[in-house]
Amino acid sequence: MKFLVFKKETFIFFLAVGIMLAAISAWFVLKAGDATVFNQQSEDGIREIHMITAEFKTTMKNGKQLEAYRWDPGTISIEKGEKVQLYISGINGEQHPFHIEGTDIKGVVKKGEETMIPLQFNKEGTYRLICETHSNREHNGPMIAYIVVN
Ligand SMILES: [Cu+2]
Repeated sequence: MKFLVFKKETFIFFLAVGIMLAAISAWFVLKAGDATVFNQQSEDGIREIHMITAEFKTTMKNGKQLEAYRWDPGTISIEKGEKVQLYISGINGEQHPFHIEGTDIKGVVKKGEETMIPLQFNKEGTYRLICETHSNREHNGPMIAYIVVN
């Protein structure tokens, strides 16, 4: 009858290999998890950011209605020089004509439609995406989103 005899060193070697394999698989699992969270890449490698038009509404005790429109998310962050496609879906409100301060970008987001805005900023700063219909509190705003370029 044969016995398989391991030297202490051999055992430690296999233990070390086992731990390394476990660590490598754990790294891949975690990395795969990250990829699904941040996987907003379009086919040509341009990052996509999705935004909606949202409305908050409430009725006061005296029957008066209050409402406010917002871009959601209200702040997005992009890198200087990065190419981004900003998609805005019109959910609440019939239409939101907008412009981006400091640029010649303008357009309109309509209910039930998606507006795509290609973005690329070569200067750092905070650029305001302003809805011209809801630009301040008096007009059920301010419906302003901040594009932070780093
Ligand atoms: Cu608006």
